[in-house]
Amino acid sequence: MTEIDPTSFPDGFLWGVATAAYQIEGAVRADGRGPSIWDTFSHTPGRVLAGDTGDVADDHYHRWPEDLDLMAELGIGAYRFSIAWPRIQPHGSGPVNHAGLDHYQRLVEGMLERDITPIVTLYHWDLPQALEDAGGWPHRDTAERFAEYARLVAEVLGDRVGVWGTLNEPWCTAFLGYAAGVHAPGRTEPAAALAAAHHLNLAHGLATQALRSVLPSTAQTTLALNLHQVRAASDDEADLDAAHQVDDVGNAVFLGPLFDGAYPSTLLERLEGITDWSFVREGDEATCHAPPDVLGINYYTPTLVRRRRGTGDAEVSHTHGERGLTPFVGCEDVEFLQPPGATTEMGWAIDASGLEDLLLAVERRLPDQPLLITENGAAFDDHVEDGRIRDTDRIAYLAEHLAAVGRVIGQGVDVRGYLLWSLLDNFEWAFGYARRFGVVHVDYDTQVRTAKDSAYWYRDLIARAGTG
Ligand code: IFM
Repeated sequence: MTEIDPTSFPDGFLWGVATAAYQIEGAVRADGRGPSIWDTFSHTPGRVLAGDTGDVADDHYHRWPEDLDLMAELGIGAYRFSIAWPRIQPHGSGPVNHAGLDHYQRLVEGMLERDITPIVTLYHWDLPQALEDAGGWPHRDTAERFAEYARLVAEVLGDRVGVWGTLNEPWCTAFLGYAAGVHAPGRTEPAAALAAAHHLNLAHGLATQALRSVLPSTAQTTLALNLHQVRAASDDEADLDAAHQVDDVGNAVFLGPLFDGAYPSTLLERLEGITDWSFVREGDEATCHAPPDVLGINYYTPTLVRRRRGTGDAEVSHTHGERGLTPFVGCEDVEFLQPPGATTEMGWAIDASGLEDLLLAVERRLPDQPLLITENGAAFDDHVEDGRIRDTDRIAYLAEHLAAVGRVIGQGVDVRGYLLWSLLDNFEWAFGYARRFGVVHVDYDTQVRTAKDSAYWYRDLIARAGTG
């Protein structure tokens, strides 16, 4: 087992967990919530494994006091949760649905009473269905609606929440949702996916302006990117170029506008055959140029690529839609290879050096940018034996990745915290309940929660490191 030196984490380091509304809340019709694209998608036959839906999930909407108590018992210092837009504006625009917002007021109060720092994510994929019906993220208006929604929430919770995340993994929203079609809304339109990516960038920029106009100056803004740690299979120029191509459409499509106020020319030129980029209007890139106070990074596994050589080579299934459509728009001439070594239950290679390399690369590109690990964790095939879940594979995964975080902090990278994905087993999108990421087991028949060995391991690490 990898040893972690608790002193490698600075005072004030946030030790936390992360979840998302649709994955845990259930109660999809409670208190005036409107339908989201994930309600529609999960209720469409064939979209989600075993026909699972988020209708009940972990019933966290009703059981949150118990879940917060559990967090407090584990010594969790920070909780990254998401707000369901369709609970606040059931149809994506118009006045606040107070019954929905009250739920989050109670939740935040509950965290503060237990000394847990709330970290909000405003958008973790549950777009109000009415906005998708009007065109979804490929439609510019969605960005404006998002900024309005962000302001409404911040006006009410701004005095109690100090860290405000706009988007979670906009890459997944745009490219899994609109290009590969494996996430809601299940569209397979590469040009629309690029428009979606742009409007997500715009949404972040507009929402950041809205947040900063209503939040106290001490509030911090963030967004969580699932940056791809792209590795070329060889030093061959063609493979290096393939890696650059994937990096553009996997990372730079967000990092460019966000930090440089411009899309990289290589991305624009390479994808000219797919879109004319006319959705990028004068002044947009300046609006998108909204570096967060803290950049959230979600990391699970590296991405190994090479330039396609003929046909028939193995591809990594998780990077492709069911019909073989790549979410990496324009990368049909790239092969996605399975990295060597053990995998998690998702089929994702376990490789903590990917996290280390990624953090060092981000530090080189964005020196002095404060970072937060907004997600990291693993799904394994857990078994309950004598009321106990001995998930040693998950503990090993977490230990290796946390040791990597400790090492980069030692090299001067400003990582402010680690938010483990996830507190609870939950609805894992297209995999339904068939993949368990929690450090707490959920029996979906009884809703009984059982802390796994990994939860106790995390508790002990936090205790040793101190919560600052
Ligand atoms: O469950 C998801 C989460 O919603 C977003 N990041 C990746 C996790 C594991 O797939």
